[in-house]
Amino acid sequence: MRNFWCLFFTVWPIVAVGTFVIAPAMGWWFPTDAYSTLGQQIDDLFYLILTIVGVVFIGTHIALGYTLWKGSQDPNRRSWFTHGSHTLEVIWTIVPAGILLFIALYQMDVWRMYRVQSAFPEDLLEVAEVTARQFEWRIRYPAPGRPLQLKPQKGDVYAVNDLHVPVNRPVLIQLRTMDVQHSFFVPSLRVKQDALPGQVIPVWFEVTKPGIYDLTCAELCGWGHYKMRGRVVAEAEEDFRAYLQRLAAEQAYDGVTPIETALSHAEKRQNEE
Ligand SMILES: [Cu+2]
Repeated sequence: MRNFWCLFFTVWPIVAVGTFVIAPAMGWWFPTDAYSTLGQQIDDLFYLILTIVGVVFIGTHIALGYTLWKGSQDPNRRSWFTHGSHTLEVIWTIVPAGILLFIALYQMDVWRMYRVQSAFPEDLLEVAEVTARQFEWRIRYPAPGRPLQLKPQKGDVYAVNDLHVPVNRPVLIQLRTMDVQHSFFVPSLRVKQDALPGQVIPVWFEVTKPGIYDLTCAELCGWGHYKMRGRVVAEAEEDFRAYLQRLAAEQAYDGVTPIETALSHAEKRQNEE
C-alpha cells in the first residue's frame, strides 16, 4: 500500500505535464495568436509564467515523490519537523517575492501598451461603446462620419452581440456595464477586460486578419452567463463604413433608441446560426 501511494503521487503529475505537452498536437490549445497585433506578446507572457509554474510544479513533485519513497522504505523512520527556522523562512519569502518582482517588471511594457491610455496608438479609431448587460452585449456606434460621444446622441446606431471593426487599424471601444460585472473576452485576439459597474473602460486592439471572432463573457455574471455569446467581425475599412451606413439607414429614427430593431436582428442571426 505504501508503494501504491508513492507511485500514485508520482504518476499523476507526470500525466498532468504530459497533457500540456500533447495538448497543442491534439487541438486542445489556444487558437493561433496571429489575429491581432498584441497576440504574440500576450502569449509570450503566458508561456513565461507557465514555464516558471511548470518548473516549480515539477520540482515540488519530485521532492514529494522522493520523500514518500524514502519514508516508505523504513516504517520506523520518524518524520523530521522544523519550526522557527529563520533561514528557511527568509528563503521561502525571498524566492517567491523575487519571482513575482521579476514578472512584474518583465510585463511592464506589454501592460503599458495595452492598458495605459497615454501609451495607446495615436491613430486609434474610436469605434463603439460596448455595454454589457445580463445577458447580452449592446453596441452603440456613432452616426457615420461623427465621433463617438460619451452620452448617446441622436443618430447613433445600435447593434446587439455583433461588433464590427475595421481590420489592420487600431480600434478603441469604450466598455461599460449596465448591471453586474462582466468581462469582454475575444480569445482569438487575446483581448480580455472586465466591465465594471460605474466605469467606462477604454479597450484597444488591432485585428490583422479579416474574419469573425467569438466574443464571450469571461465573468460568471448570472444564470444566463452562457448566453453572452457575441462576435467581432473584422472587415476592410470600406466594408465597415458600408455596414455602419446600412445600420444607420435601417435605424433612421425620431430620437427613440432603436434598440428593439437591433435586438430583433440579433435574434434572427442567432436563429440562423
Ligand atoms: Cu456576463
